[in-house]
Amino acid sequence: MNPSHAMTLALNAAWEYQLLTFPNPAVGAVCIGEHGEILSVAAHKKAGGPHAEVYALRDAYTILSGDKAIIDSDDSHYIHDYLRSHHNGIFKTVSMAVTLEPCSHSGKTPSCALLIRDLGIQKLYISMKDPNPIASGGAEIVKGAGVACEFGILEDEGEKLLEPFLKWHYTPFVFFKWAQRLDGSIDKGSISSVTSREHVHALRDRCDLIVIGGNTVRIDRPTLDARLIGGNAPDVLIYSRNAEFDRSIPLFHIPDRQVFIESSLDRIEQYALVMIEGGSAMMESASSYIDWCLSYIAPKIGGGTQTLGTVQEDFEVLHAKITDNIILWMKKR
Ligand code: AOF
Ligand code: ZN
Repeated sequence: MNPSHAMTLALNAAWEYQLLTFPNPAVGAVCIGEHGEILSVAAHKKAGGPHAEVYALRDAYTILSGDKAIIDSDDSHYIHDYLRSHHNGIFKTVSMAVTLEPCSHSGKTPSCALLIRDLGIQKLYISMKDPNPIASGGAEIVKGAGVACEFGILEDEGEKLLEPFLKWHYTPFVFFKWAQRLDGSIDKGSISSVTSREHVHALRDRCDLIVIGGNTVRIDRPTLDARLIGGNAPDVLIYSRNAEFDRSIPLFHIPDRQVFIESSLDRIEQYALVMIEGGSAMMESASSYIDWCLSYIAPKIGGGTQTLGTVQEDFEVLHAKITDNIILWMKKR
């Protein structure tokens, strides 16, 4: 097994939960068996939940041992304790590829590096060093137990994956999201698939602010909540010079949400993870704040009139996923 093939699987797994792990980083991990076969591919899904390595080790253990006791567990303390007392040397021929150096510390969950050390794997491939001073140093711990460690596997890709995490600790991370048809149209009716809309709702649940243009609110009358996944609704900043809105729409009546109507975007500075929705005017006004763009492209033509075509931008694709829609994560060049 070429370690960069395993790392590609780990990176793709992590991208599935990009931004959804806020305030934690998106991380992926893969376990590789004795003959180079892939035993497991896993990601960190949610802050407070098991780290990527823990899911990958859980699944590899289940396959290698045939013991199904922890197969469905999402309790990181339980998985750590169970693996420590039941591994029986089963990992000595297993290698791992992880997009981020395993954490050395105990935070909301116990240390991955201490677990890997105690299980005694063969080799550890790492893309990026953990930039969090409290959690870094995991590789030294693992090396101390005789596990070979190799850094820098697909490091550029690992760094892109980590970019939001590197930013949102000290300044807001802002992404502009839109759905479009193949003809570029972004208006009228529902454009993207149910799965894509559920993904957007999962993102809204994690964001602490949504910014939207006044005209989009007047025309679309959106609720901007996370009802499709039973999640929380973030605060809303309606960017408009004119405060006249139909206040009876649900957007204004969600408990525990603040709605601001302002002609400045300065309020973004007070938040950590911010999604902007809107058309070309909104994209241009917010240009200096936007870190990434996220587009859902639906395999449809016709039915709309507006596009983002008045904006001039050239993007680098960070990650693409093809399902019933195409999901493109991009960054301005
Ligand atoms: C890993 N694997 O999958 C992730 C890591 O509070 P905790 O216990 O969840 O720890 C969060 C910190 O751990 C986070 O700030 C980052 O440094 C690291 N995240 N580490 O080994 C993972 N998500
Ligand atoms: Zn960890």
